[in-house]
Amino acid sequence: MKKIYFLLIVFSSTFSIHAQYISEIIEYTPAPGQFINTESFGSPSAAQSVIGGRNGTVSLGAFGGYIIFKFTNPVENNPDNPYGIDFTVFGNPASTTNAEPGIVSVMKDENNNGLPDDTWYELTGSDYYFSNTVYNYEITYTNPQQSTAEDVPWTDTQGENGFVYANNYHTQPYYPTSDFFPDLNQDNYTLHGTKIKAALDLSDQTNIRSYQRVFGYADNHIRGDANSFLPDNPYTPEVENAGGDAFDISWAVDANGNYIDLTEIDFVKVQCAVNANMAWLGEVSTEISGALDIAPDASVNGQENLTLIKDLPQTIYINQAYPLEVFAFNKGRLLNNQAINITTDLSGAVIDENNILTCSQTGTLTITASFSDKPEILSRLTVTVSEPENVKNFNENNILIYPNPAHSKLQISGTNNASIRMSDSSGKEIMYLQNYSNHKTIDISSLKPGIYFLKIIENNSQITKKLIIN
Ligand SMILES: [Ca+2]
Ligand SMILES: [Ca+2]
Ligand SMILES: [Ca+2]
Ligand SMILES: [Ca+2]
Repeated sequence: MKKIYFLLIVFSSTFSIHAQYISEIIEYTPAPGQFINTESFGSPSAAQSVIGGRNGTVSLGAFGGYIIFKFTNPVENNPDNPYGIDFTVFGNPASTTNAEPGIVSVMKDENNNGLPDDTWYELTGSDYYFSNTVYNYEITYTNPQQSTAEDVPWTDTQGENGFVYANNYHTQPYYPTSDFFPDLNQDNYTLHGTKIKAALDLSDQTNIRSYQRVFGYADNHIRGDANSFLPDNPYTPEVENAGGDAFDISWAVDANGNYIDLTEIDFVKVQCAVNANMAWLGEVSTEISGALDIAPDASVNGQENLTLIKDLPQTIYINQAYPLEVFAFNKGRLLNNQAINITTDLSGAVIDENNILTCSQTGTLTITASFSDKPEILSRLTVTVSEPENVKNFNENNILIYPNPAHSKLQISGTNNASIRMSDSSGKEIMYLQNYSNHKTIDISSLKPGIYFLKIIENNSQITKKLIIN
């Protein structure tokens, strides 16, 4: 008896408390997306693939799609955990410009019934306080009721509407079907949560970028050492240890945005946090590959302060005003009273007492924000400052679309840093590009022959041109 008792203790401390992986999927409700209804990435069996390791894959689809999972034992918010990190979620970003951020929420089984019917607490990531983050956002997807891929219409609580676009690479229906998701309403359904803005750069169609968020989102940071059971330090830009996305239960807030203290949690939810399209790459959709509970190790420490500057457009213009949003954090919680120095390295760049940036000269501008009392805690943002000369050159006669008729590729000249909206002859938008610069190649090989309209928008003026695809 004694021997068996001893073995049980060893077994439990090696495999259950330390380094436990996901043990059970409680729910998988994706949003529509190009991988949904595929056995390997968008099905209940794909969801099962993230159990027990870090090399599965499940796609959550477009905004709002989610998965809920648990571990064998509760996940402790142990103060001795490395950098305060309690668990890591692994996704599949290949680089820092390949992020598909998902918001993570946690729940404690307060009524001890084994079910996630208690209160969700969102873990606040770096973008939680940004002015363009939308809380209590809701989106409703409508089933196009086709047996093959078809654009899935959506409407949201901000009065916007659009589509999860069908593409040529994935031909199955994108709205979750009753074959895979028998409990889901086959007419329409609504998903809700916090929405952050994806930082996309669609100007180069061969290198579409979705910039990683600073911390606190799934499918956001690349992996590190595949054998490590230690987490990344989310407050440094380097990838430490296992990499992936590190989460601290202490980032939890209640529905009013107040931090709350939880000693342990039982359930984790990961939800796609952006409503965005990456042109021919399709919708931004969070994927996860697994999750790892982190064991205490008081010997692992590192930087725990952080400052960050909210993204600006890659190109800004002289004599225009750009509000800067600058934040300070300690162990991922917002510091309200931290004094921050903001400096610029381009002459003519001025930041006033309200953090409004204006530039009077062109060039490359780097903005540095640092703690006033700890100058080594800093972050930088680099942008190009340009003359808005395209304003005067932007006219009907200068804009040239070629070739026209076009077949697989298209270029536009006479514009710089424009937004391009392409719609078909029925008026339905089928492509939206931002930061388009002169002569960049646009891939139209997935579009059917027909008449299209290109709306080219620069600095509040717009020109519409007709395009024939044959
Ligand atoms: Ca913690
Ligand atoms: Ca991904
Ligand atoms: Ca419960
Ligand atoms: Ca790091």
